Amino acid sequence: MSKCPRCFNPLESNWFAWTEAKPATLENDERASAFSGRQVRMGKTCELQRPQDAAPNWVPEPQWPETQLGGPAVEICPICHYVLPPMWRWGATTCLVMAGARATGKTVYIAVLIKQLQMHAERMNIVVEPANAETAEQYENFYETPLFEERGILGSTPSASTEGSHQHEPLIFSIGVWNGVKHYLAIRDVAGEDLENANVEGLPWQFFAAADAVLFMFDPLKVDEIRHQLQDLVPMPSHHGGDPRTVLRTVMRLLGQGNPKLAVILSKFDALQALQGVRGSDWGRIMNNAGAAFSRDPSLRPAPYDEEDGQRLDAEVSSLLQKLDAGPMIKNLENPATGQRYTNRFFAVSALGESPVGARLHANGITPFRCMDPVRWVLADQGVL
Ligand SMILES: Nc1nc2c(ncn2[C@@H]2O[C@H](COP(=O)(O)OP(=O)(O)OP(=O)(O)O)[C@@H](O)[C@H]2O)c(=O)[nH]1
Ligand SMILES: [Mg+2]
Ligand SMILES: [Zn+2]
Repeated sequence: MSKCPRCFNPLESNWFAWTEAKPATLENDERASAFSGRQVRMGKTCELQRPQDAAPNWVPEPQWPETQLGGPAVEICPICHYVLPPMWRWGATTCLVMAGARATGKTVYIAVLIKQLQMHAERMNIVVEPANAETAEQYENFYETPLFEERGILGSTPSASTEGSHQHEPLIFSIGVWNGVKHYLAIRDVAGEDLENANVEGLPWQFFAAADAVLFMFDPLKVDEIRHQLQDLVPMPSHHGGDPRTVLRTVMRLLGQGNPKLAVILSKFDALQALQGVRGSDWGRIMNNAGAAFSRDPSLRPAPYDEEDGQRLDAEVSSLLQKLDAGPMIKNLENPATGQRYTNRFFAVSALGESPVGARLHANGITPFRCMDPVRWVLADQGVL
């Protein structure tokens, strides 16, 4: 089914809304403002609900919104008033949220993931591209250019409460036609700063509960033992985020009664791989296991998602997290408030492949490792990619 790419709610076939394509004047829009958590100004809107006695195949009459608004109209989400790309309702949407403490690697991951998806899809003659101009602009300015062209590291994602922050807008990509239906991926990149802050709540955060999957990142460099062992091996980032357990608690609270899949991702896996060089240590021995699933990367293989490999990796990463002292909540993934358990899987990824040196990427460039795994796991149910 199609869902709104911003609030992630399903677009039901009995409720429609539109706004002026070229508004002459802008006014404060209550719904859009409520869901964005800041004032949003837009043109006039109108909405239509299915009449009680309508036929089962009821659809709004053509030109109905144009007559109401007195000019060209574009469709919006009736719930949050996000302007939907043309023909959006005819497609299917998978909605993802990136979660994790500050500097766990969420934004870098998205930047690299899109490139990997494009490469993977190209081999199947499928084009992965931004579904609207806002996504094209946002991806280029905040993800692609800083990382791939300027080859620097990315700035921390601004809190959703920052004026002019791009957090309120999703990134939406079309990922080809599958089983006769155009498929889209909607991704919301969240600022770790917001999730470390325990009082996020309300309509602007409702998308967590409505998401198809939450990708929760856990940074191994946050663990003191790992930092100590790596000190002389890889350059250590100067800034590191808050406690992943606090963030997971916030995420669980935001999930409420929702039931998304939960991917727990050990990020910056290149750093753990660097421990292969530490002789005589436990970690050196663990990371030197050539037979482990985490020692190879099948994620770009054209075959469908490899469930067996996924399960092996899941078990391996689960024991790595145990050893990293990640805490029972991360291991059990049970919502403390509702007792709910989520469909979950553990992953290990490295978006960059090597640690950055200061504010620049490593001279070896970007060599991603297993980046597509979590997304292919989420999409596998639907037979996509
Ligand atoms: N070694 C290594 N470092 C990485 C990798 N990905 C990200 N980093 C480092 O982690 C830093 C933070 O990455 P971001 O993607 O900006 O982190 P974030 O989770 O979006 O952080 P916030 O936006 O503050 O929530 C980067 O500047 C890199 O230095 C990786 O794959 N390997
Ligand atoms: Mg970020
Ligand atoms: Zn919406």
